[in-house]
Amino acid sequence: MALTTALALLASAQVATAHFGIEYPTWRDNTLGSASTSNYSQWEYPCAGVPGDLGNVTDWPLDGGSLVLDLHHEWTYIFVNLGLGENVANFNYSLTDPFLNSTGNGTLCIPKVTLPANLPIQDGSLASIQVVTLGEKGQSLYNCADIRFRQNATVLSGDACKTSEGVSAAAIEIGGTKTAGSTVVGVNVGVLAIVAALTGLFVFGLSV
Ligand SMILES: *[C@@H]1O[C@H](CO)[C@@H](O)[C@H](O)[C@H]1NC(C)=O
Ligand SMILES: *[C@@H]1O[C@H](CO)[C@@H](O)[C@H](O)[C@H]1NC(C)=O
Ligand SMILES: *[C@@H]1O[C@H](CO)[C@@H](O)[C@H](O)[C@H]1NC(C)=O
Ligand SMILES: *[C@@H]1O[C@H](CO)[C@@H](O)[C@H](O)[C@H]1NC(C)=O
Ligand SMILES: *[C@@H]1O[C@H](CO)[C@@H](O)[C@H](O)[C@H]1NC(C)=O
Ligand SMILES: *[C@@H]1O[C@H](CO)[C@@H](O)[C@H](O)[C@H]1NC(C)=O
Ligand SMILES: [Cu+2]
Repeated sequence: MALTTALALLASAQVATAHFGIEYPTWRDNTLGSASTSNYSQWEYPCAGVPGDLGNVTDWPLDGGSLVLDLHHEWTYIFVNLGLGENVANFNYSLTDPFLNSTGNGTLCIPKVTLPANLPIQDGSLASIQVVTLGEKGQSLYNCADIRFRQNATVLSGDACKTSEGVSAAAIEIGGTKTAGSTVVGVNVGVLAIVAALTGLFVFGLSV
């Protein structure tokens, strides 16, 4: 069989079987196909059709918290958006600028997702995070997790924030005709704060 046919078969098998999960903060509900809640579709915007009032709300630091994803595709683009308020459906703050290109099948932990400056939140503010993964042709999958901003909440550390071997994420900066990727989360830098890594990337970006 021709290589291109094999690749096409592999790609369609992936689309049919994989999808992704949010491990932390706790997602609104399990939207993966085998679950009893299999009427949800990750293709559906927003939040795979899962309502925002199911009750699991995770405390998250006021200056941004950890995000742990369970990825099943060979690679995917990742966007993370935030909506402020209770049971929101409007995710109009981007938490990934630049967005990420993640490679590998397994767990990806982003130790600390940074928040936009001057976000109108305080201790106790409710919000929701929507993670969007995007394939090469723009096909998108959605999942959401509900959070409460808390002064006393902390980011994950140690074993709670582990990226699987073979999984990594690169920040994608698109400027003019040039697309540059740089690994920011990987096996060797799994505990590195993404904020620090992205700062490094910006420095790199300015110097070229
Ligand atoms: C929500 O929390 C309950 C109680 O802790 C737990 O049993 C349930 O599995 C959680 N839901 C999800 C989707 O993790
Ligand atoms: C899924 O939808 C079908 C048809 O609407 C319904 O009969 C079934 O009970 C639903 N399953 C769940 C787990 O909600
Ligand atoms: C990802 O890994 C799981 C378990 O290790 C495996 O079942 C699945 O086929 C893999 N998917 C891809 C796209 O490699
Ligand atoms: C986001 O939407 C909310 C209302 O849903 C609005 O109050 C807020 O100003 C919007 N923020 C941005 C940055 O668009
Ligand atoms: C994203 O990663 C995949 C696999 O590693 C690669 O084929 C693709 O070109 C990357 N995209 C960009 C914009 O760098
Ligand atoms: C943080 O504060 C809230 C509200 O005061 C409390 O309910 C919660 O248990 C505290 N969490 C931790 C980790 O101390
Ligand atoms: Cu999939």
